[in-house]
Amino acid sequence: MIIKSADFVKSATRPANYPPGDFKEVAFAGRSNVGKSSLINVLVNRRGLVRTSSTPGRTQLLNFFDINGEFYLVDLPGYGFAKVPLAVKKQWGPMVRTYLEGRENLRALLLLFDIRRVPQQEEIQLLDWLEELQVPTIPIITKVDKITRSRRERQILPILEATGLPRDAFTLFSALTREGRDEIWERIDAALDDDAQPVFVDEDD
Ligand SMILES: Nc1nc2c(ncn2[C@@H]2O[C@H](COP(=O)(O)OP(=O)(O)O)[C@@H](O)[C@H]2O)c(=O)[nH]1
Ligand SMILES: [Mg+2]
Repeated sequence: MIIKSADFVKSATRPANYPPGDFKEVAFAGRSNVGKSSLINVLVNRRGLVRTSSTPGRTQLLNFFDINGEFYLVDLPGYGFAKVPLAVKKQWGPMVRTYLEGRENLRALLLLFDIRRVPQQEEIQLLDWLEELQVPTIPIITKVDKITRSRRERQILPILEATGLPRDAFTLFSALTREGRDEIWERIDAALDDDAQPVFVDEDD
């Protein structure tokens, strides 16, 4: 993927405020601090397009970025940060669910897992929704530079176990070394290129 332009378009909390679904898009989801913003910045070669931080935003927003005037990348609100007020935490599920259900130009969701953490209920919830709504899922394991190569495969076993996904579903990524960047672009490209709509068979018909 050659990045000619990468521009912030807008933030939104609800469908009325999303940009028009005129481009295809892929979205990114994961726990606060998992490395979502860092991944997007590495993908588009822009250090500061998406703000990275160890402190979470208090407002939960979907952030839309226009890439090459051809497609959108969407940074979904993070979850799981202890210091976020309960009222804000409660918005996450409905906000993300509403987006996944209604966004017809969505082609895939990249779901990020920190190599050092065991997936929690939000990740499992997301995987359930993605399956139910038939959104293609691209699972990514982030921050792999934090673990020596020889320990990696053992380290990710709890992630495989909790998600029930096979090892080869996952791409390993490091924002520090950029390992995995090309493979992730290939997977995004494939998702954006795939014009075949899933065929739903209604068993009641
Ligand atoms: N070592 C290492 N640190 C990372 C990596 N990705 C993100 N970080 C750091 O983890 C923290 C959270 O990253 P950020 O991208 O803001 O996470 P987000 O909350 O998911 O958007 C920041 O301090 C990043 O510098 C990575 O691949 N390797
Ligand atoms: Mg972020």
